[in-house]
Amino acid sequence: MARIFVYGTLKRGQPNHFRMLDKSIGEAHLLASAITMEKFPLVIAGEYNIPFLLNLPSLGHRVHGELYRVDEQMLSFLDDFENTPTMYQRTPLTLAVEEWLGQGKDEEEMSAVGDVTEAFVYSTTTYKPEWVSLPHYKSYDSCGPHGLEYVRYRDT
Ligand code: PCA
Repeated sequence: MARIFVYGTLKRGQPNHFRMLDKSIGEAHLLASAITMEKFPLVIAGEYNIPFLLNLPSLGHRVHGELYRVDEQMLSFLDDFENTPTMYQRTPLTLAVEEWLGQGKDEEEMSAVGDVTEAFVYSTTTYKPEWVSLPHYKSYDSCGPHGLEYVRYRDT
């Protein structure tokens, strides 16, 4: 088991969320909505309008996303899907929980709102230098006012 913070296309309502629901590739269980403790530049880059959290703490904003518990099978699917470690690297991150969303009072992770917790995130240090000057977002939405809708580029 591992915990993953997703901030991009894997969030609910975003174009790759269906992968988190696909039991044939593993289990993902939504635990909470959360925000990064540190600021990071969240940009939308490249010809496919892909969201990237640049691993450059203190620039940008605290970024909103969702915290999941995933099994080993889903984790290895996601590592592969996110092209780790070439495009993204999976790194540990500190988060402030906004709202616990898991069901059942026995969730071992659940406690008071405002909790500080740790999870993995797919961020990147292997970005083009000019990406730092792209607009920085607080919360990713593929269909946001930026007009940079995510382009699906593979069938997997
Ligand atoms: N997928 C991962 C990283 C960026 C993306 O689109 C996520 O949603 O967190």
